[in-house]
This record gives sequence, C-alpha cells and structure tokens, in this order.
Amino acid sequence: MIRLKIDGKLVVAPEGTTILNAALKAGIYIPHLCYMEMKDIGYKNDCASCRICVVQVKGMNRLIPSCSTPIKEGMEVVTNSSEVMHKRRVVLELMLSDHPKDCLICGKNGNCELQKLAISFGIREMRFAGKEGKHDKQHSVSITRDITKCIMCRRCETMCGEIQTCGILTGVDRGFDVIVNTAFNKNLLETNCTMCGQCVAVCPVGALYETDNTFRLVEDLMNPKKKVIVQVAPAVRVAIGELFGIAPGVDMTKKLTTALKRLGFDGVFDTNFAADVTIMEEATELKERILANLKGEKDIKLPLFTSCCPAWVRFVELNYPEFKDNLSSTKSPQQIFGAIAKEFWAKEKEIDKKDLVCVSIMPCTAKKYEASRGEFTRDGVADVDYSITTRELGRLLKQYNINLLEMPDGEFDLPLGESTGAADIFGRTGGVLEAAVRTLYEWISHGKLENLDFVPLRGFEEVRTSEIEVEGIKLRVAVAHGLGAARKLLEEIKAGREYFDAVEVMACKGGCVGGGGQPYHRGDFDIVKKRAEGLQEIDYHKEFRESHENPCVIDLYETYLGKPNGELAHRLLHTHYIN
Ligand code: HC1
Ligand code: SF4
Repeated sequence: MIRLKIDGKLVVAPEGTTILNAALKAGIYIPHLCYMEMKDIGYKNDCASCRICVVQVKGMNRLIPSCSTPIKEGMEVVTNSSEVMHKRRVVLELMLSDHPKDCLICGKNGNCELQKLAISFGIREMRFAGKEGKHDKQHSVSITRDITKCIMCRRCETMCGEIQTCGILTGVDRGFDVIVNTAFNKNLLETNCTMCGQCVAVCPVGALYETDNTFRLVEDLMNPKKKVIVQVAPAVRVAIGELFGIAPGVDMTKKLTTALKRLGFDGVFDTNFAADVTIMEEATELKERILANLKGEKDIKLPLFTSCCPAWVRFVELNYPEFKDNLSSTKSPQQIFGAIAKEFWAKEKEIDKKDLVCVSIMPCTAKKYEASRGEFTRDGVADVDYSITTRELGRLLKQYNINLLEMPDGEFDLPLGESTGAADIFGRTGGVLEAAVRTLYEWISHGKLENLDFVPLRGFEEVRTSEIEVEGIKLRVAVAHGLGAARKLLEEIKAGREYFDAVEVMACKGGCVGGGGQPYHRGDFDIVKKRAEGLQEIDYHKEFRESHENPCVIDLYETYLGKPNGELAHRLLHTHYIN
C-alpha cells in the first residue's frame, strides 16, 4: 500500500492507483472529462487528452494530469490551489472556444458533461476566439453524429476499438479540425458499424446521440386516421425509473403501462410476449438441429447463435459471413411482435394494417436499424414502424407532464401483454439462452424441470460456458457479451478449438440492460448490474417462468399460428441473413 497526502489528508491506496482514483476513493472530487473506467468490463480511457483533472504535486514544477499519474509513497498532492483552478479554467475556456454554442438544441442538452463543467466554473464570456469545425451533422437511422462537437476525449474510440473491436471511430485531422471520425467521413451505415450505440453511451458531449423519433411519434399519436400501439422491451422497465430519480433495477412496469396509456396509445403491449414466442421458435430450431446432428445428418449448422440482438447479427453479417447460417432464423422479439401485431391483432380488431403504427420502446439504438431493415416489411408495410429508446421515452413523458412516479398501477393489454419470467431475463446477458434451455430441456425430456435456474449462464464474465445433460444428450453452451468477447469466441470456434451447440451473444456489456439507448450510466457499471438483478427478481416472482407455459402464447399457436416453425409460423416469424 502507498501512503500519500491529498489536500493535506492522509490517503492510503494500492500501488498502481492513479492520483485521480485515490482522491475519488478518499472522497476528494477532482473534475475530469475524458477519463472513464469500468473495471468490470475492462474499459479504460485514460489518454489524458482533456487536462481538466490537472493537480499540483510538491516538488514538480508543472501541473500534471491526475488521471494518468500513479501515486507514489510520500507524495503531496494539491487539487485545489489557485494555480490549479486557474489552469483548469483556461483549459476549459480553450475547449469551449472551438465548441459549438447551440446547447439549447443539442442532442445532449441537460446530459452534457462539458456543459456541466461550464456551469460549475461559471463561464460567462468566451475570452478566446476559436474556429468551429467544418463538419456537418450526419444522420443514420440509429445514431446521429454532430462531430463538430467532438472534444477528442476518445472515449468512443476506446469503446468501439477495444471493447467492441469494431474500430469504426478514430482521431483524424489537426488543430481546430481535430475530431474522432469514421474513415473518409463515411456515414456509419456505410461502414462496418453495428449500430450498438456503445459509443453513444460513453460520449460526454453531443457528438454522438440516438436519432430521435419522438417527433414522428407525436405526429402519429395526434393523427385520427392512425391506430398507434406500443411494445416495451424487457430492459426498459428496470431503467426508465432512473430518469425520474428512482434507483436502477426497480421494476416500473405497472406505472409505465399507465403512463403509456396516458400518452394516448391504442394498445400497450409487452415485447416479452414476443420473447416467449421467440423461444417457442428458437428452441424448436435448436432441438431440430441437435437431433439431426445426432442422427449424423450432414451440414447441420451448429452452434446455433441467438439472433435477437441486431448489432450482433450485423456484426456476423459484415465480419463473419461464413457463420451467417448459424444464426437462428427466428426473428427478434421486437420483429416478432410487429409481425403478430400487423397480421393477427390488426385482423382481430378489423384494422387495416396500413393504418396501424407499431412503435417499440427499446434500450437500444440498433433496434431502430433493425426495424428499418427491408426483410421485415410485408406488402410494403413494416412490421415495426420505428423504435424509440428508453431515454427518448423519458423525455417524451416529461414533455407531456406525465410523472411516472405518480402513476397508478396498470397492466399491459392482453393477449400481447402476457409473459413469463423467461422473457424478462432476455434483457440481461445469458437470459435468452437460459430461457431457451428451460424450454428445450422439458421438450426433450418430456418432464418437468425441477430447478429452472441455470446459474453458470449468469454473471458478468465476458464468456461463460456450461454443459447441460438431458436424456443422455450432452449440450455445450456459451454466452458472450460485448462484441470483442464474441469475436474471441468466434475465433475459437472457427479454429476448431471450441465446440458448442448453442451460443448467445449480446453486443452490449451486460446485455440489453447496458444498451446504447438506456439512461446514461456515466461509467458506473454497477448501474447496469443492478438493472440485470432487477430483471432476475421479476423472473423469480412470475407465475410462469418458462416460455412454453405462457397461456396467451399457447392460445396463439392453437388458434392461429399452428405448430412452432410450421408453415405460417415460419412465414411470419423467421427471416434470412445477407452476404
Ligand atoms: Fe433486448 Fe430483445 S432482450 S434484444 O436485449 O431479444 O433491445 O430489453 O427487446 O427484440 O425481448 C433489446 C431488451 C429486447 C428483442 C427482447
Ligand atoms: Fe462502434 Fe458500436 Fe459506435 Fe458503431 S455504434 S461506432 S460499432 S461503438
């Protein structure tokens, strides 16, 4: 352990700790901007580019960045001398000198870390005349880039390059024009970007944010010719409360359903219903492939990869096309919901599907892209018209003066609002596979599973593997979260060093609870973990915890769909992949 003094206070911290972390641990706040670290997922951005965190160290004749300087025995650090304060202010003023001043209409207005610093330093004048950048705003269906706002903190570059291993964003140009950009300033959609939105999740300013669909939704809600229905993803319910001051992980389902009805939706449904349907289809696919493989049939594509995460699907399509037939052909719950709503529910209610608007609320930016994919359109009508993120929904509720906390408890509408605990855990890493295994086990054994908790599939190790035995068949399964972890796993499988029957991948760390459209966690991964625990609690308390026990799903198959993966089910609920 190292002993040092920070602002006169004795601090003891392990060797290798930075001054910034030692100070923060000791309750001494040093403002910082570019630095971000999430130990649980191996994310560390300490390029020391912003210099907001400078401090004075006795015996050194210059100020040093506390985020990248390790502590030393006997060090004496001052974090708040007038010299430090003056330098920090100048650094901030220089940063602001070439930063656009359109805060009122910025995508991060109210959430911007630079804005917060400017407020706390009381900046009122621009003393330095900088030159604003030359780049235009660039829209994609999922993410908008306003790169003149880039402050070169490089958090997005670290996230995209080191955690997601996509390497889409990198520092380019010089002087006032320096920014993090795509190669040749290409639109994200023209690159191998997966739309995961993890760069958005860490961007401290308005350089990266979700492409907003709330205006479109308001227009649809006030159009008397339209019926507008909504589905809510599993991970949203344990995070939306954060936007109203509630702790992460608290289940807001009941209040949320009332709030959505007050917004004016004609039907308030649950993506979880469709997640249960996904399991009916995906477990069928998995069972068919495993049994065919055991019979020695040729060219059976195993492992089966889950395909409900659109960023993961795009990652495979663009980087590993040789694995595209390993992806389950079952559509994601978002898309299955849309298909059932437009084909089944609309007919039941005698609504022309052209007049039905299906909106999804997702923790994810890639879901916007998924909804827009051509494969999910029939007769010129999209299954899901568009998706809005948890953050967008929070903004919308506030605009409508709907305080989520004051809402009386409500329920989802039936039948597309009924769900099992297996569907809730879709929103955390490992949950889709656990849900599939619960059903698969009972289908193969024709018995009742005593213990529904497949604990080895849980947790936050980047790759988790397990062996499950059913009726003498040994199944080897794996879970990965984060695209870098997925890449490692794919390389092992490709090289023949690993074999699995089924693999779940979610592009975001922690699964959808850590999605790019969730309330900002500001580098605190415990928030993501608490949301995952919240979903687990919901699962524990559900009346049914296996997808094939969902009474409304059973009814849908009996009265409409027929057999899982049968003719109609296949036509409506399955898809194919490009490349
Ligand atoms: Fe997800 Fe899924 S779990 S992908 O993480 O399979 O976004 O929450 O809605 O579609 O159900 C996201 C979450 C979500 C789908 C489901
Ligand atoms: Fe990289 Fe994901 Fe951002 Fe695309 S959305 S640039 S893949 S982090």
